[in-house]
Amino acid sequence: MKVKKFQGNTIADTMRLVGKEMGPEALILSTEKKHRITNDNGYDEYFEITAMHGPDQDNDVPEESNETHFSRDAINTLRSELMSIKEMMFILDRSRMLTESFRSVPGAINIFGRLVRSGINEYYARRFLEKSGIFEKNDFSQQDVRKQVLKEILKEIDVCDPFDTKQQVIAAFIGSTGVGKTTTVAKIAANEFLLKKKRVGFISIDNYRIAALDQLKTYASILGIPCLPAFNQKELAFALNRMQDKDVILIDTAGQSHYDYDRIHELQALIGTRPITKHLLISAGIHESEMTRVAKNFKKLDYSTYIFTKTDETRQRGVIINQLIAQKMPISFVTTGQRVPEDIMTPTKMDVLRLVF
Ligand SMILES: Nc1nc2c(ncn2[C@@H]2O[C@H](COP(=O)(O)OP(=O)(O)OP(=O)(O)O)[C@@H](O)[C@H]2O)c(=O)[nH]1
Ligand SMILES: [Mg+2]
Repeated sequence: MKVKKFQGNTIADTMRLVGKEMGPEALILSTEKKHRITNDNGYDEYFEITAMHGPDQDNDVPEESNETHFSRDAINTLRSELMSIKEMMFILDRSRMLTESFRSVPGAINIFGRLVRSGINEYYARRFLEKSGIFEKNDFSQQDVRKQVLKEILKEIDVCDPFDTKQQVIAAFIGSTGVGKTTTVAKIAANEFLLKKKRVGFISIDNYRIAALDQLKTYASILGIPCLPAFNQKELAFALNRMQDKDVILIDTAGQSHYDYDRIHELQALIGTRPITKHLLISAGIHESEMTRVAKNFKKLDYSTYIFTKTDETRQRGVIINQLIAQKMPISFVTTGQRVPEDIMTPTKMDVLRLVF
């Protein structure tokens, strides 16, 4: 049983390819509309048809056999077909709540479904579509609808690279327990030190876990950079003074529950009044309502960027876009795994979109 995929710009073109190679008896297993990223970072749509030889043509199947043999490809194809049906049901279910204009523009419901399935909330998804102008003109192709909507999302999100400066940067990393603060500090240090050749130093103000300082010191000794503890104002002033010559000073803080207001207040008292940029780390895999609580409860620390960690642990990354818009906060880093220093990036807006779709 030979299963083969054919690609073309239109369904008719693709069907012609199937017919040419497999003849009129070919069985069509699935028809999918797909997209790929073009060289100029745009999106290009194409069709993919999965087909197999018809029964008369398929010499692999013994004529006398009563058993049905399915290749892994065929099973995967059927599985993906089932997923498409599920997707369609989801979109149809939602479409009842949408206005007539949504239903009249080809592709609008489809992209709405994609946005919502990725974790973008329905209110924003609808807003992106409405603001994209696709309902004002009737001559948008499916591809145009997609492009216009993605452009609208790009307008609403913001990114920043606080380390892209010749000035000294002092940055503190705050967030809930185990979100990835120390690992992220190590990743950034390695990139700044090894790739950008900057002078880097660590300060740890985590006096809650005995091993916390050791964890940071281990990274410091691997990189060959200084690491000082600072558990009170006096020690922090001393450490900052000792690192005056550094281009980048990275401050690792103790993880704390975002409901522990006393400890958030304590941290605020220690670093709040100094000229330190604060990055709030949020794990991309936690529930969206908790993300909002984290964002609100850490506000006291006056953070100025988000870092989304553990993006490799979820496929619902649209919630990142929800947070960026809801809190009007730029994103400085995204971490994508446990490897130090590889699994981190300073995303462009397009990178954020790619992460989500
Ligand atoms: N999958 C995945 N794991 C990560 C990522 N970043 C960090 N981790 C893992 O998360 C765990 C906790 O990381 P830490 O850096 O110690 O977290 P922390 O926020 O410093 O923890 P506390 O100091 O105890 O609050 C470790 O096992 C890391 O390897 C990521 O992007 N993806
Ligand atoms: Mg830590």
